[in-house]
Amino acid sequence: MPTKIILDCDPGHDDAVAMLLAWGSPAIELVGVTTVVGNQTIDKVTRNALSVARVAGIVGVPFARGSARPLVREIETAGEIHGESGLDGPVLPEPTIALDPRPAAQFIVDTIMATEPGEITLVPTGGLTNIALAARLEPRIIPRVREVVLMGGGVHEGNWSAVAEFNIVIDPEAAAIVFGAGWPLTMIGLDVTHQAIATPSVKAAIAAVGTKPAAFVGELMEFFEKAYHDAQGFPHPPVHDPVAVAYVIDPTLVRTVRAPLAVETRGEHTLGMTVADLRGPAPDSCVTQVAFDLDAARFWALVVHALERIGDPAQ
Ligand code: PIR
Ligand code: CA
Repeated sequence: MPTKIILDCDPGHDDAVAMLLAWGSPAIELVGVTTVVGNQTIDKVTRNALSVARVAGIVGVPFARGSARPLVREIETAGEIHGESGLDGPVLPEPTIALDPRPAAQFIVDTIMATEPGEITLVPTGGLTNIALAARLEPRIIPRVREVVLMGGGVHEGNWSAVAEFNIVIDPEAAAIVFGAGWPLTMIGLDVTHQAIATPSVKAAIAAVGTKPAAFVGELMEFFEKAYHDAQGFPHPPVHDPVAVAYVIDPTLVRTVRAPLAVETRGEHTLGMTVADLRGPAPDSCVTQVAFDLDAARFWALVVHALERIGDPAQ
């Protein structure tokens, strides 16, 4: 039985790859895609999500637009990494599918309440605003969610400050709510995703798929590589978000450690830091875990396989 997920994202080059992996994997049933302000404004990332849906031939999956701003803070976007559109590089086709009329948080609540307890896994790959809003809107979702598998945070690395990762620091109050909600939570942070590098051989394997969606990913990676190089000095870009989806497909791709996780919401130098207490065996009550050590070869094989399954959808 494939795992049912809601992908909550801010596309975003790596979010787009996460969408393709989720849609193309036989181990995943994509029951909804929700968008959230992050890499760009909500209008831009929502349009991007719908464009990617067209490229990938995603049909029969509701798309719902989410929060236009973080819970408390001002909007902070990542234009220097993802460009003016949030998905610069390829030509983005006009969307052909209509948005679900509900706000993302309502869609998330409705979907979880309409399915069996333990059926839905939430996969956030942007700021955690929508997920926090959903938990506040209907707390009964919390014990019904199978697991939250999020891309964000990190134990030993930051990318938006010395210690903070973008998805957490843009809405630290939302992240604190989500990390502390009490549902099982796996943090796929920078410790892992900085190992998901789109090397030349990865790009060659994707190009060899030979389809339009694969070429689209190639064009995304080309822009992402240059932006990541100029902004952060990486020779080749880390492709963060599909690692969270890949974990749902195959948790053995990473090493996980159970540990209490907290989000810093008040630090002068540490705002948005994810603090993992790794001092010893976690207490039985601990429902959070953090991932380390990615098997990058098997991860990229999943991405290539998903692209092969997607093929060349009718436009
Ligand atoms: C990536 C992101 C934001 C900023 C930078 N520098 C790089 C986005 C990605 O979409 C991913 O979800 C997460 N935020 C990585 O920090
Ligand atoms: Ca993202």
